[in-house]
Amino acid sequence: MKKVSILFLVLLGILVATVSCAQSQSPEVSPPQEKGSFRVEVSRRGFNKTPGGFRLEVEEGQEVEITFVYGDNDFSQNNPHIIAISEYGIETDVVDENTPEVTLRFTAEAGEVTFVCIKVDCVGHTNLLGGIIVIQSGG
Ligand SMILES: [Cu+2]
Repeated sequence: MKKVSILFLVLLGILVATVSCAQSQSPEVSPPQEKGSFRVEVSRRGFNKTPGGFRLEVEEGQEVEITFVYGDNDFSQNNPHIIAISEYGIETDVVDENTPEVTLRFTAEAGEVTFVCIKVDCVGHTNLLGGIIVIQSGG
């Protein structure tokens, strides 16, 4: 009987230690968004779930950083995307469940550029063809 009680206490101790350890992990903190810095979800539903045109606005000469965040975790299969800005000749690495964040950086030149998914076989591909970056010329 006594052995059983000790075993119970030991198991209880392990359980308490495990729970308090899990709680002490700090939550993920996303860094503050600077001007010209964006986070855009990429999923089969479009950029930020916007299947049509999705716009970002920046100023000419600005250093722009767009982090694309994988948003298909609720889907039954991995759904890799690659985002490209052909006007600047740049593209991301594959963004998928294994690499959930990829970033594009460029210096904005006046005008309008588009960003699209170039992984033509991804699910929802046609929802990822309407990204627009409007670049305002600074007077
Ligand atoms: Cu895609």
